[in-house]
Formats: sequence, structure tokens, C-alpha cells
Amino acid sequence: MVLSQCCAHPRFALWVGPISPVNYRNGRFVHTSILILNGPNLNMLGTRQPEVYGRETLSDIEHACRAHASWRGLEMDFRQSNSEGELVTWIQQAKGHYAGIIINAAAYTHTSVAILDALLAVELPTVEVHLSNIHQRDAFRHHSYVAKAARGMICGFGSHGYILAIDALSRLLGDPGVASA
Ligand code: CA2
Repeated sequence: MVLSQCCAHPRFALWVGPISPVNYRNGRFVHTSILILNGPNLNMLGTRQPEVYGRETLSDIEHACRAHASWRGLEMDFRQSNSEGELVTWIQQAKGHYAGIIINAAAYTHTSVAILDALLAVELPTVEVHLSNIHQRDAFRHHSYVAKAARGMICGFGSHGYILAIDALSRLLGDPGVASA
């Protein structure tokens, strides 16, 4: 989002927390935005398997993420799709709009070379998150294609993993070696 074009020098940028929520780029001040993507069946959270995934709904998680991202000075978009192609399209479109991605690709984590290729193509700082500890579960859940494109993975902490992922991405974006969107 464009905030202002009136100031012509980066030293006028606003700084709150560990990263700058407002960056100066191409003669404009822009918010730092992140994209949180959720894969198939996560829209059913809170309805079944609470012993594995907790009792919170995806909407509960979105609200908690929005509050935490705001506290971190980040704008956030939060999306869910049951379609692999839609997730790939959203990742492709993220380049130039978002500074980084948090992704719980759900079952596509373990199957999708297409999502991996999209993440590798956009070269955005990416944090992988899972509600459950995938390494304590079925063997087919132990491998993640997403992991090859992610700076790191958080799993096993339930919905709090999303908050930890926001903190991790926020820190990555504070690294001057990482370009923002
Ligand atoms: O632990 C995670 O976050 C997972 O990404 C969740 C995926 C699973 O396939 C991954 O191995 C690990 C499944 C999400 C499905 O969530 C449901 C929630 C309620 C009812 C049914 C499914």
C-alpha cells in the first residue's frame, strides 16, 4: 500500500519494532506486507481431530495472526485454498506485493513439487508452519517438499506455531541482507 510520496529520503521512514513496517522504495513509502497461505482441509479446523489439530478454527488463527502481525508492524493477508493450482497462483503473484510468505501447505506439503517450484521461483523469504509435529506422525508426513524452499520450519506447537512463524519472518525481514517486496 502506498502511504506517501511527499518525503524523498529513506531517513523519514517510520520504525516500530525489529523491522521497518514502512519501507522507502522507488520514491514511495510502502507498508511491509506478508502473505500467510493455508492448504487443503485447514478450513475444517476446529470441527474434527481436535487431539491432533486443536480446537481453534482457521478464523481464530487468522485473528490471532492479524493481531500479532499488526503488533510487529506488518500488514498481513491470510488465505486458504483446497486447490493446489490456486496456491501456486497466489505464490506466483506474491512477488512484488509481499515481503515474505508463511505457508502451511497441509497435505500438499508431502506431495507438491508445483508448490515447491513456485516458492523457489519467487525467491521470497518463506517460513513453513504445521500445527502438528509431522515427524511424530505417519512416515509419509515426514518429508516436506516445501522445506527445500523454506528458511525454516515450525511444527508441533499448534496454532501458536503461526505466531512463532510471524516472529521468525519478521526477524528475517529485519536482516538488511533480505530485500522486501
Ligand atoms: O499439522 C499440520 O499443520 C498439517 O499441515 C495438517 C495437514 C496434514 O496433512 C499435514 O500432514 C500436517 C492436514 C490438515 C487437515 O486439517 C483438518 C482439520 C480438521 C478436520 C480435518 C482436517
